[in-house]
Amino acid sequence: MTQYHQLAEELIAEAEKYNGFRAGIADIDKVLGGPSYKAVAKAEGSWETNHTEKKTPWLRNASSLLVLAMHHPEDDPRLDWFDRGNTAGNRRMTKISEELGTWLFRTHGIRAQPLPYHVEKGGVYLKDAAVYAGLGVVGKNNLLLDRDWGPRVRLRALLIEGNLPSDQPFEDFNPCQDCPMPCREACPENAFALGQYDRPSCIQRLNSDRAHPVDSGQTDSEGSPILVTDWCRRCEFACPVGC
Ligand code: B12
Repeated sequence: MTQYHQLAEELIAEAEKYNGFRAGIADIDKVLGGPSYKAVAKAEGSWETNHTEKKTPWLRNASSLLVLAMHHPEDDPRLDWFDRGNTAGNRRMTKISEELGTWLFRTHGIRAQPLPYHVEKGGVYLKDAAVYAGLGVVGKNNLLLDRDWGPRVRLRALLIEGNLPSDQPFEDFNPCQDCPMPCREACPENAFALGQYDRPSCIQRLNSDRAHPVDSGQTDSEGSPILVTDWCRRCEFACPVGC
């Protein structure tokens, strides 16, 4: 085993010590040449976000991505609630990404850069990254499906200095084959009516979620209820893969 293979294995093992986390390595060039980068130029509909993240220039001499998938079970909706510019799930993934970067530099002297969530701020298309990191496949609901958790995962990536051996996409996992696709029936906006995911319809729904925040059950320091956005997850929950 080469030094880089061993390093990749150690890094993945370190990431998977966190409860509900899976990790894999992807080649950054493969991700940048993936289907999402090709499709986005032609994609209709734009998504205005108020995510509080800074735009970051990329670490030099970095050819690999550590891709993280965090289990996001149905009975823990709070992870997805958008409040004061971010979600609890994203905050958790950012913290863990920073801890992994610190571990990598401390133990191996290799730099890592946790990437922002949004591509416009310096992030990458995370479903493509997860496929190339061997974490799952993209299903008929247009979401990354993990073997055990199905689409109920949230994704994140760190840019890693140097060139680590990448994992391989799955070849023996085709959960959507022969599936009656309840995910597509479940969409309240009928975003799959034309046989593929329709971004403008989905955006319409999420804009409506944003316009109608729900009570989180918590109060701020002045005793006022904290309202959060509870994003639609119907295409996730209807998926029979994982739980
Ligand atoms: C912008 C955005 C949105 C926008 C626009 C969505 C869109 N798909 O265009 C809106 C707000 C509408 C949205 C909705 C949702 N989102 Co969103 N979104 C993103 C974001 C920031 C970028 C996605 C994007 O613009 N893609 C580009 C467009 C053009 O491509 P696409 O529609 O995604 O389809 C591409 C892939 O599916 C890929 N693909 C398809 N088949 C294959 C096969 C292979 C081999 C490969 C390599 C790739 C590949 O190619 C397609 C293009 O041809 C990502 C985070 C990130 N940085 O990646 C999260 C992300 C994709 N969203 C996520 C989620 C969970 C959701 C929602 C369920 C809402 C929610 N509760 O958060 C819905 C689900 C919609 C759906 N069924 O796709 C998760 C997905 C997790 C997962 N299991 O896959 C992500 C990764 C964020 C996260 N927190 O982890 N989202």
